[in-house]
Amino acid sequence: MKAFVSAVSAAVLLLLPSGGGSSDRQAADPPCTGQIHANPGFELGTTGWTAGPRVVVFGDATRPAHTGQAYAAFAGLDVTRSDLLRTTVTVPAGCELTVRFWVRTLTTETRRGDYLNVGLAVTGIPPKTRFSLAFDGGSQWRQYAMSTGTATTERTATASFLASETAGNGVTAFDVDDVSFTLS
Ligand SMILES: [Ca+2]
Repeated sequence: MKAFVSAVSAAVLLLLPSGGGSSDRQAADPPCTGQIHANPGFELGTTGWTAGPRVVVFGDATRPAHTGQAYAAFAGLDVTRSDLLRTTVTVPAGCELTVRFWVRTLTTETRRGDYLNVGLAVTGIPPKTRFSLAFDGGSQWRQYAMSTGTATTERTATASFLASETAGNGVTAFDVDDVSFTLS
C-alpha cells in the first residue's frame, strides 16, 4: 500500500508544473483570485484581443468609455455583415472564471434586426451563446456577467462578441468596455 501511494505521488509530481508545489495542499495556494486579462478595458487598443475589421477602439468625449479613455465598438454601418471580437484565457484547475462586461447600444432600430451575441466557450463544454443583445439593450452602459463553473482540470475559456448587422432597417453600434476575467 505504501509503495503504491509513493508511485502515485511520483506520477503526480511529474505532471505538475514546477514551482509552488511544496505545500501539502495545492488549494492552499490561492491561484483562484484576481482579474487575469491584461487589457480588459481596451486602454491598450486591441492588445490581447482578436478583433475583426469592423471593430474599432474609440476614445471620444461625445461617446465616452465606461472607464478610461477607450472601448471597443462594433461600428454601425448599415451593411449586412457580422464581426467578431474575442479573447482566450486560461482557467486553472479548481477555479471558476466569471466574465463581467459592459455594453452600450446606440441604434435607430425599433425591432430586432442587428444583434450582439456574447458567448463563452470553455474546454469540455459545448460553446454557448450566453446573451443575445439587440436594439433594446439601452443607450447607457449596462453590465452583464457569465461564469464557467469549476472543474478539476485546467481549462481555456474564450469569450466572444459577435455582432451581426442587417442593412436597411436601422443602424446599430454596440460598444463594449471593461470585460473583466475574474477567478474565484
Ligand atoms: Ca475602457
